[in-house]
Amino acid sequence: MRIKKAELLAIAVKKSQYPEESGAEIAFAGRSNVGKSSLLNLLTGKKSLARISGSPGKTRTVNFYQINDEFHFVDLPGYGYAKVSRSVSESWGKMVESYLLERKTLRKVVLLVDIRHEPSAQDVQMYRWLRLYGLSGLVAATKADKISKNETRKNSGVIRKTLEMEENGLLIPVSALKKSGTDALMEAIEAIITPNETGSAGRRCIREEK
Ligand SMILES: Nc1nc2c(ncn2[C@@H]2O[C@H](COP(=O)(O)OP(=O)(O)O)[C@@H](O)[C@H]2O)c(=O)[nH]1
Ligand SMILES: [Mg+2]
Repeated sequence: MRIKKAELLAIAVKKSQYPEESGAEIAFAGRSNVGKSSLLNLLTGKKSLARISGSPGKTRTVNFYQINDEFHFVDLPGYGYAKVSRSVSESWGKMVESYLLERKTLRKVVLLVDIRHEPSAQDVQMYRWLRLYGLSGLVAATKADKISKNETRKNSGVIRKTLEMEENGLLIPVSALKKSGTDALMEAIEAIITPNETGSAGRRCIREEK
């Protein structure tokens, strides 16, 4: 799939500012500075769709992008930035958790981790949340240009293991610098947002199981 059109739809700090639940949604999560904005810009072919920051931790908003008039990309606020106050990280948690739990059109969350490092405790926690909400199984390992092919293989194994990824989960190395990995990632995203035969591409929703 080619992304022909991408535009900012909404910048939200609370639920009432979210756009209407229409069309499938793919969200992107990860710690601050992991390369989320760079990846969104690369996927959409727009150099400044999402702002790229040298000073991490500034974005505390949920940003919605309309893609090809068809679906949404959602840029979740980054976590793990040490310099925020406790009240800011608490409000981050509440905002992200309620988005993950309640957003009906959300199909999957791409978790971004830095391919050079073992996932942090927060990455592991985030992936647990995603698994609990039926949104796990797709990880993008960023900054793949910074290490060799051998290290990529080795580190991918460590990341899979640390996150306790599902056997059929996908871990895709990407590089915004080398513009690599996006075809594989878009292929995975396309498979998720394309409705299956019964027309229900929905996730397993934990609220409906009660
Ligand atoms: N070498 C390299 N640097 C990257 C890559 N992706 C992002 N960066 C750099 O990492 C920093 C944070 O990137 P940004 O996209 O703002 O991260 P965000 O905070 O997760 O949105 C910036 O200095 C980027 O230039 C990548 O694939 N390779
Ligand atoms: Mg960013």
